[in-house]
Amino acid sequence: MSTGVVVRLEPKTYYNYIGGQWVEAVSGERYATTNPADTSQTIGSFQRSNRDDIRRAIQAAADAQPAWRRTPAPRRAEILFRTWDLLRARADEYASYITLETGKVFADAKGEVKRGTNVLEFAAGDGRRLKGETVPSELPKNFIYTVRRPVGVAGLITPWNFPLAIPLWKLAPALVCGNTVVMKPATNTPLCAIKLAELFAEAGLPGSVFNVVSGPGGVVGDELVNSPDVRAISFTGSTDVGRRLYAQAAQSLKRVQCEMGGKNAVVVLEDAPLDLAVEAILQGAYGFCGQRCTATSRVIVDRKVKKALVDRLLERVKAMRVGDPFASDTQMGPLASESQIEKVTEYIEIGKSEGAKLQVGGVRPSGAPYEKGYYITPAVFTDVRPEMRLAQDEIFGPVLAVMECDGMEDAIRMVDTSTYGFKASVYTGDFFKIMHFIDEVDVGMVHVNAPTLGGEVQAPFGGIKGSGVGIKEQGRAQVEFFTEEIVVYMDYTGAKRDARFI
Ligand code: UN1
Repeated sequence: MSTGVVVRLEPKTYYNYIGGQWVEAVSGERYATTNPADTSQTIGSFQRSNRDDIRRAIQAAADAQPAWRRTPAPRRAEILFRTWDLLRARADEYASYITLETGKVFADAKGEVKRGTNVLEFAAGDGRRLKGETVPSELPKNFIYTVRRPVGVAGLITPWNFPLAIPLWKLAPALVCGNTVVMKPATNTPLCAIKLAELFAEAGLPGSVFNVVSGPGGVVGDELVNSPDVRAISFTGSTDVGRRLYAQAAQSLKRVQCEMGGKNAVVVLEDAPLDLAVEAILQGAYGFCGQRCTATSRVIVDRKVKKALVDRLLERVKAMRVGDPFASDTQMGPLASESQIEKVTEYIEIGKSEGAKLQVGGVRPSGAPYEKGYYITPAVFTDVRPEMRLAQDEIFGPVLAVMECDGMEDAIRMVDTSTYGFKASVYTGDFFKIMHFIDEVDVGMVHVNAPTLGGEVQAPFGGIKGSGVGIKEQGRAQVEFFTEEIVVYMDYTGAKRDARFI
């Protein structure tokens, strides 16, 4: 059944947004993107930018800095509130762009838009909360205080899996804090970023404050990271790219925030409410085909309840409806790209060859509507051991690795064998075990009796170890990242002061 809210795109040419103008790439080159649910459908033709384009965008953002940073923060926030209003009014339209570009099920795309409006609302509130602090002095008549200043030009490098919400949750705090921005969206999802630029322009954001440049990550991203005029980089993507980018950015002493991969586990202890655990695992492992850094890719279950859990899980996975992401009864759409389907199929083979048992899924279905898109059925492997690649590598697809543990200590040890440290969730009713788990497990975010997914914008968001480096995103952390704290000492003795501190 179709939801009937599809935006029919006339495949047309989209441009970079630089200095408030829609402009062609200097090279004149373009590339096309297609709908992952039906690759015969072109979404649009986009600018294949290179170094020259990104340099122009950085220059535009730098030129816009003085006026934007002097605009009072509550005035900057008004523009976010207006954008919030516009986005809420066009939620279905923007959700359609997300579904078209990524293959995300439409209901989830609407959830992403909602996440985006939450982000705008929260960041706009920061316009009236950009506070410094006053600090007591050990000297008489001496006043110490801090103020928050924008960092300068911020470079935002955003992924394809949340093409609207992630750009927004970097952009909104960057702007309200007074930074000007150059954004490089993922190569295969530039449409949502361009549509965001349209929205902000309509809300009255001065043109050069937010610039968008589409094109290949290597060239365009590198220039952004290497430019001495860019003072902050906020990146979401793979750990490999993040590691490289972090080292590169150090050359020009930029501040960097990298939000990277995950290998998140749901731990199911012997007394766990199994039905709830199964629901959480299904959502976490197969929501948006597992293509979220918060996805559940491991289940670590106490051997006493393993059979009961796996039986329930398999029954549900077998009944999952894979299909058109715009149809209201679809639970899982296609993967987002050709490289995704290649990677996931490769891991199905790796899992089998490592000796794990593929219980269900991992098959590319045939016939309509499947043959035109990147479809694969949801997979469950059991008998996975912690040292297998299936248990260690981030697959970023609908492939779940079920492992057996012997009580809670063993479960914690297994969670921590990962080089990633994003999220872990524990299912148990035992208060003491819950508290111990929270104390011991090595991840950036813990969920208790809840899925590994998601986060609320007013709380900090991010992982540790191979999952995240730098100040976390969202929550109060977003202002910390996008501002410099300047410290002021004011002497009002009117007399000579010995600068030596006692
Ligand atoms: C979510 O799962 O709710 O790239 C958001 C990612 C994360 C965002 C996940 N940075 O998947």
